[in-house]
Amino acid sequence: MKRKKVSRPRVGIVMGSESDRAVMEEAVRVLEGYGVAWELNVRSAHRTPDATARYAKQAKRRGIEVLIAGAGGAAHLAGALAAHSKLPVLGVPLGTSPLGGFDALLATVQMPPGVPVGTLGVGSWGARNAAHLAVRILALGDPRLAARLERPASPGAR
Ligand code: RP5
Repeated sequence: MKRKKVSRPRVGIVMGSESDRAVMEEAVRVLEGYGVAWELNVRSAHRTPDATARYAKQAKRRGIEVLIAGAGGAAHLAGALAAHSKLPVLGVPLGTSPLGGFDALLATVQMPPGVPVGTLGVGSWGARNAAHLAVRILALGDPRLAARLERPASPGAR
C-alpha cells in the first residue's frame, strides 16, 4: 500500500522494521478514516537506537501528540520511545518472532512504573485499536474530532 505522508502529523507511528509495514498500515487506515494526520517511520530500538531516541525527543516539538510503536522481535521499541518522550506511547506487539508475538506482548506490556506504555493486542487488532485509542486521546482536546467520534465509524475507521 502506497500512501503519501501528510505535512502536519499528529500521530507518529513507528515500526521496528520494514517487515512490520503491512500490519502497522492497519493503524494508518483507521487514522485516515477519522481524518487524523499521521506519519509512519522505521526506527529500531536495537538496530538504530540513536535515531530512535532522537525521534522520540523531537516528536513533541514537531507537533506529534501521540506515538504508536509496533515491534516484534525484542519488542522494546515502545519502551524506548517512552524513555525519551513524555507523549502518550501506545505499544503494538507484533507476531513476527518464532514465539508468535507472546514474547513481544510481554516485552511491551511489562514496563516498570513511571515509564508507561499503553499496550494493545498482538498484530493487526492491536494496530487498529492503537489508532482508535490515539483518536480518543486526541479528541479530549479537539471538539470536532470528539463530535466525529460520536458518529458511526466509516468502514475505513474500524
Ligand atoms: C523487530 O524484529 C521488528 O519490529 C520486526 O517485527 C522483527 C523482525 O525484523 P526484521 O528482521 O524483519 O528487520 O525488530
